[in-house]
Amino acid sequence: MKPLKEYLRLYLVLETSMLKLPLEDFIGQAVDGGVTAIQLRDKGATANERLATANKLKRIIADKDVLFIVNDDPDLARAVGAHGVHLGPTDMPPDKVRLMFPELIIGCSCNDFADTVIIKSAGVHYAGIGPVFLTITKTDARPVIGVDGMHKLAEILPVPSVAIGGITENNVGRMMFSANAGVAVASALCKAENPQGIAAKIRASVDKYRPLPELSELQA
Ligand code: TZP
Ligand code: MG
Repeated sequence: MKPLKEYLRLYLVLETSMLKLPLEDFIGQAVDGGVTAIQLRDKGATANERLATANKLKRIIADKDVLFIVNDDPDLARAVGAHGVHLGPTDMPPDKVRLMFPELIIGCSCNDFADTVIIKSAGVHYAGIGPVFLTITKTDARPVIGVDGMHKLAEILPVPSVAIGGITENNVGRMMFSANAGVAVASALCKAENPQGIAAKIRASVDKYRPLPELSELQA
């Protein structure tokens, strides 16, 4: 596998209820367009539905070089052999997940300075910073932090991050001026008739503004 931050360039937050295409076609197009990570979110689904979708997704991406993350549920992540789990403030605390599920990559939502303190101390591997803009996808979203707020949090985090919340092909360029590794996108991709085209546009912006490599990476 590549370094984690290479998988955080274009992070798809999958809400299958939004899809205009069958799941397999959508995922194929999204990955061909440049998606590097897929988080199964499907908030409205039952546990059985999420298990079935997770297994289906696992089969679809078996031959693809993408990171597979399950939202909220470390047990489901382990059961389906996902690479990791994404945790928010109402989920199991990340330090506990780290102890109980040492094989999982742990992502954590970051909305304010207090979250950065938890992320630093809990052994979290990456952060999702936002919502940057208003979002239709998350009904219980925390306060919008704006582009500047997102950049400030990204700069103080010791782990790679993705900006999240209301990101589209039209505003993605503004996300890439800080230490964040990429962007996380739900509706702009899931609702697209042409997900490959949208993914390719977003990915091109991310790659254009990618931060310079660390000195240690150049010396490796
Ligand atoms: N966390 C913060 S905003 C958000 C999540 C899961 C929703 C992102 O969805 P969209 O459609 O890309 O705004
Ligand atoms: Mg959660």
